[in-house]
Amino acid sequence: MRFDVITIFPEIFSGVFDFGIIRRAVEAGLIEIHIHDLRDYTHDRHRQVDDRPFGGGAGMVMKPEPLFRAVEALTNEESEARVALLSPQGRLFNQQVADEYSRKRRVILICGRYEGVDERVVEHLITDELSIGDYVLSGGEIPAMVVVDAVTRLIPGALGCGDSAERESFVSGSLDYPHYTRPAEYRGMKVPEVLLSGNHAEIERWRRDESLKKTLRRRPDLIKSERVEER
Ligand code: 9WO
Repeated sequence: MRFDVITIFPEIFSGVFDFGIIRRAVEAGLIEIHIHDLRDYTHDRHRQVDDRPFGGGAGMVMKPEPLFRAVEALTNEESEARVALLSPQGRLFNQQVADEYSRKRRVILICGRYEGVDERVVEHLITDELSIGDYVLSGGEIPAMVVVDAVTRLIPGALGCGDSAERESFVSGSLDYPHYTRPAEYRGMKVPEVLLSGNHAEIERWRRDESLKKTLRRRPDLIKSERVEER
């Protein structure tokens, strides 16, 4: 899998992918991450990437030409690329979308800034508009990091033996169960007896129950949506 990120602030990404699972995935050759400065795709002396909005109003809009040039430079001949714009107007990026993306060969992530991008980019250049949640940020860079992280860990081989993708929240359609480690008692707070019992069938049942109880209490929508998909 190859990720290309198009941004006017490439420096934001320095260091973020240099740790843990993502770093290992890069080193193992499972993924490549390329960060591109949108200004490199301008042709004018001022390297201008934004302009005033037609119709007036405050703020600036990202010009179409540099974005079209950048994507076209990255996709020449390549067809199976997703071109995603990170924006609050997008489809909610959840575990299902992450899973879908993890099966692609190329993912191009466009980070918006200012008041947003020219609508012709939205209509004719991008294939997907993705939101990581219902809040306004100052740009799409942090959401792009979220997408790279969530997708990378789903690529076969990215998780070491120590990390289990099967067990994790959302993969199974429910929230994670509580975790405990030593000491067995800390300031009078005890670890549930069952976890110390060594009875693995009992432990598994307890974890499943706790997971289900927490999901019902906090995120009943997750359980409902799983039933809908089964039909
Ligand atoms: C600003 C705004 C102000 C009042 C009412 C609605 C509004 N929408 C926006 C807006 O979308 N600003 C964007 C800021 C322009 C493009 C980059 N920005 C951005 C991306 N903010 N938040 C995201 C984002 C991306 C993915 N998932 C969540 C948020």
